[in-house]
Amino acid sequence: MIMAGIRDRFSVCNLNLNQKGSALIITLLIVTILVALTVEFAYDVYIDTSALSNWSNAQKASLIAKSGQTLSARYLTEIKNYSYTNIRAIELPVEKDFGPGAELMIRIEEENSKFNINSIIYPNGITNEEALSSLKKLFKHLNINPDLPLIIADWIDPDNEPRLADSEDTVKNNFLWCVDELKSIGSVDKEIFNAISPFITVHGNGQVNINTAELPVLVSLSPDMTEDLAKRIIDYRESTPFENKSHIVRVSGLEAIGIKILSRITVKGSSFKVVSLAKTNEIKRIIESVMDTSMKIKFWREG
Ligand SMILES: [Ca+2]
Repeated sequence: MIMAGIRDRFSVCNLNLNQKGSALIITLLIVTILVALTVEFAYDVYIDTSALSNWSNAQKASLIAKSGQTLSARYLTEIKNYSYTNIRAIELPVEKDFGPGAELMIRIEEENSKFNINSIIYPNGITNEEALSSLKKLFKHLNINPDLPLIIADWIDPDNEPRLADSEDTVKNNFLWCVDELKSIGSVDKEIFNAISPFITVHGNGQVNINTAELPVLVSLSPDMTEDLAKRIIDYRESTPFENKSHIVRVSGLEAIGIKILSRITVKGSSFKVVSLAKTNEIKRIIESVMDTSMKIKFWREG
């Protein structure tokens, strides 16, 4: 193996004259380009040293934000060892000192605590009526325009048959890539977006974690789920986190409903949003990602 390696390296070096000539021209070209870039770069440095300082801070902030993502990924792999999860959102403590003027903040949110809005349409384009009813119930609980779930369904589904007048005008006809895309829908103003976005996701397997979901999401799980029953789930898990989803029937009043919703619930998060915010001397860099417990990245956005 070692001899073969040496032979390969030797044959690479043993170029004929034409190849040597080509290599020389390429080298000269690269040197010329580098010189031009250096001159231009040096000129910029002289004319704007504050811009260089900002650039340097921005690079540093970007690297710190990325290290925040790596740290979070390591934390999330630990979750594989647990049978259930019951933390909806956590600010990870960062002990590392990144130097003067530099800091890092990390927030992790469990996406399974939210309603997956893409689930209202099956991958084959057919409407998932059960999920659409859940979305209607969620929005009703939040006092949102009752037509909005239908408008969103038309926005996502691949056909052009409007459920309401104009609801197929300028639509995406595809699944949402991120929750922010909802802002592109005319009926979703800032107030509505702020009201619904804490409870909505576009990631994950669509199963809601009954250990972490907030009241509006729990209410959406079944037409029979009242606010009182959803509160009972929250009270129950505060003293006894659900270690198995079948334990939902142990909550008083959920003996029958619990069985009906078993396929839609879980007790363990599998998809997480990680926001790492790095600051270096007032220059900010934010990286938002969504990853699962096997460190697979489903979404990545830098700003
Ligand atoms: Ca459509």
